[in-house]
Amino acid sequence: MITMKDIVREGNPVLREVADEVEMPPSEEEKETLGEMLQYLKNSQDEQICDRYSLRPGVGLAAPQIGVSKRMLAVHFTDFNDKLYSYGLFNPKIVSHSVEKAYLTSGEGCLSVDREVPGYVPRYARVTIKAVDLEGNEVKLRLRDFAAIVFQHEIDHLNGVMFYDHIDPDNPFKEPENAKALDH
Ligand code: FHF
Ligand code: ZN
Repeated sequence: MITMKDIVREGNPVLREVADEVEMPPSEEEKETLGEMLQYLKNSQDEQICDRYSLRPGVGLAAPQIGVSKRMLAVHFTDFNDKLYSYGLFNPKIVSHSVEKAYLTSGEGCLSVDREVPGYVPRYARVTIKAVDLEGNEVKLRLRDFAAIVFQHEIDHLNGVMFYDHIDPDNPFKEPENAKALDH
């Protein structure tokens, strides 16, 4: 199972690489890795497993965060309306996005970042994503608000981008233009 010892931390160059596309169909090994990534998220949100293995709770995980420079990500969370988003995805791509932006008033954190980085992270309020899921089905997801933010955080990892790259260094808490504030 994946534990915190497998999570690559800031400073490791793999986090700054543009990850490779996964050739379709994915190999059994790639599917296994992605399944393990999704299982990490579920385990990290289970109080007993989280305590026993000292996991840090997460809602998303991108393959570069376990040292695998391939375009794979997992998410597991419920949104404000209790809708469950639980996916392992290959080659996710934002095919369209809103002009409007959104940001979490509590800022963001990252499993690969062992420090608090204060500030607003402006992201698109709505995105449409195409990808291939663990069962090999092409999926098209229309996401808004918190769900849109989580997927953008993960897709950024596939492009070597960290959440704090988006924070204004001069004024971390400047209200982003044309953005809605989301309380998480
Ligand atoms: C997290 N944790 O999952 C954060 C970090 C906005 O690339 O959000 O680095 F576990 C992926 C309910 C509410 C249950 C919040 C995307 C953040 C992605 C993981 N925890 C939570 C929860 C959480 C990162 N990451 C602080 C670890
Ligand atoms: Zn992250």
